[in-house]
Amino acid sequence: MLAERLAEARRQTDSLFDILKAEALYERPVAERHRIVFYLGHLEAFDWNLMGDRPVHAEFDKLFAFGIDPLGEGLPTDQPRDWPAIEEIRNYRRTIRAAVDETEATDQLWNVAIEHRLMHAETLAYLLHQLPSENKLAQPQAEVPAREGKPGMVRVPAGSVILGRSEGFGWDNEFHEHEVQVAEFEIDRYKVSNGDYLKFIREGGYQEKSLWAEDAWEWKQGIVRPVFWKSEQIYRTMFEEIPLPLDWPVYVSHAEASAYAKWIGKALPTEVEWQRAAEGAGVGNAGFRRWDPVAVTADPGMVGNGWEWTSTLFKPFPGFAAFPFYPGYSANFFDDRHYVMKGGSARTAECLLRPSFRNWFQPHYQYVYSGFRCVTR
Ligand code: AVJ
Ligand code: FE
Repeated sequence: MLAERLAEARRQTDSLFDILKAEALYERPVAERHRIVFYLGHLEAFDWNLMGDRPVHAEFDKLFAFGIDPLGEGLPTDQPRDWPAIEEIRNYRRTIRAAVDETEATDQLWNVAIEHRLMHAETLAYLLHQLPSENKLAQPQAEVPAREGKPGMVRVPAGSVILGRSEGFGWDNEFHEHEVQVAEFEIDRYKVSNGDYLKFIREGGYQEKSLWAEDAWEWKQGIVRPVFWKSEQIYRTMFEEIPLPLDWPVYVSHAEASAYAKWIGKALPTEVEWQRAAEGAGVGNAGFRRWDPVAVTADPGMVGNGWEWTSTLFKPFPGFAAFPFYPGYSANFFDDRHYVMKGGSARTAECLLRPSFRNWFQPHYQYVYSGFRCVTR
């Protein structure tokens, strides 16, 4: 069962590399992240560092061990020639896969390997998204029927909400289950759309200093619109440029989401509020069926069609304990520089849509499939 799930996850990540034209593998689509070639070796190096009992290729095990989460230390300067040839990496992958398939790791380790790989299926999609279309082979995607909906806000009564989990597989940051009280609030029925956000831009939101946190203002010098927009008319999907879809969710950084919320006189939800509002809501556009979002009104629940930023800094739940075999997975990011994102996007694997799953990124990272909705209290 777990072996079959890992095989399926491998097919998923392999098919992502297959949409790339060969010459693009050494590109670095996002200046502060690794070149794509790193990810080609990373998934296997990770699996082997996790499950292996002997070095298979000590140099590669190390070279491909860690991604980058930049914290103002300057941009990486490595060159394509600093990386191994693709054939060498492919050989390494074959060797590791065969070795992993022979290991007798615990279910927990298999789950870590599977979910780590599936998370990278999404983080890799973010990177590939930023490559020019000429570098990619366009893929089909499921159609989604349009649905009418009236934007507005929904009242959520005061009450309690369960965060976290105490059973089954989850990452270290999901433990343990605990109950939290929430005061009454109202939350947007739908995610903020490109059309909503266009109004913010047209009314000078990017020029209004008082809407932006100090470091956000500094960060956004030169930035006048979401990175997914080529202009106020043209949107960049994974494979093409299309007229700005006004009814799709806007994908922005936490800093941009916060400025919009302030402009409209609302706020981002806390993680607890988000969780409370999402209780019992259905799952929408997720699980690799599409590459692109769908209209905010076409997507039923809060999970899917884009992650959502919360105003909550990523911190441990009470009683947190890191996995001894992967101490840095969450703990390296409890630094008051990462915000919790909830929900999921079109490129989020099914198994990661569970309510306890927590995602996080820095507030200035603009390349994620993450939008937001607002609350009033
Ligand atoms: C949980 C998505 C923020 O991609 O940076 C992958 C997951 N950690 N390899 C990330 C992760 C190590 C992580 N996120
Ligand atoms: Fe990783």
